[in-house]
Amino acid sequence: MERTLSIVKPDGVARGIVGEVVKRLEADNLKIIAMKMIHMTKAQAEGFYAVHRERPFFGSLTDFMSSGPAVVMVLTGENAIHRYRELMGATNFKEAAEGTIRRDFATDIEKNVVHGSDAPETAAFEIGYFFNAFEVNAR
Ligand code: 3AN
Repeated sequence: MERTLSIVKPDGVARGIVGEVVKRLEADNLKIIAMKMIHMTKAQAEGFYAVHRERPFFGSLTDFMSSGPAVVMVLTGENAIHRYRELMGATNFKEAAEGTIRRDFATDIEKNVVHGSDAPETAAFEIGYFFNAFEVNAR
């Protein structure tokens, strides 16, 4: 069993597609074991995306991620990291496969509706960034 962090980003929350994302991941048998709505400060968004701090889009990305509420979830399941990324689709929605969340709902390479961890080490960091042990319902 693997865990991954999912975020419905501020564009997804503003457009009312939280339910659609939840429906798709539950239909794929990914189980939600923690979930909450947050509104990151700019500094919190910078901490979350610290690996991208040298990228040209870092300022804009962290402005966007702190622009409104987002829904963060911990998902579990076999091969959950890869399976959730398959549901999300490619970073650039124009390259995302048919039927993926980003292909169906993203409007922009930056405002691309969802985030999902890309490896076990990043999943552990990202889950710990938003949730403490008591908030993750592993039993
Ligand atoms: P993914 O979320 O698909 O793992 P990453 O980790 O490469 O993609 O990028 C993190 C976030 O940075 C993306 N979800 C997107 O919001 C933003 N991003 C990535 N590439 C670009 C880009 N070329 N221009 C603007 N924003 C980008």
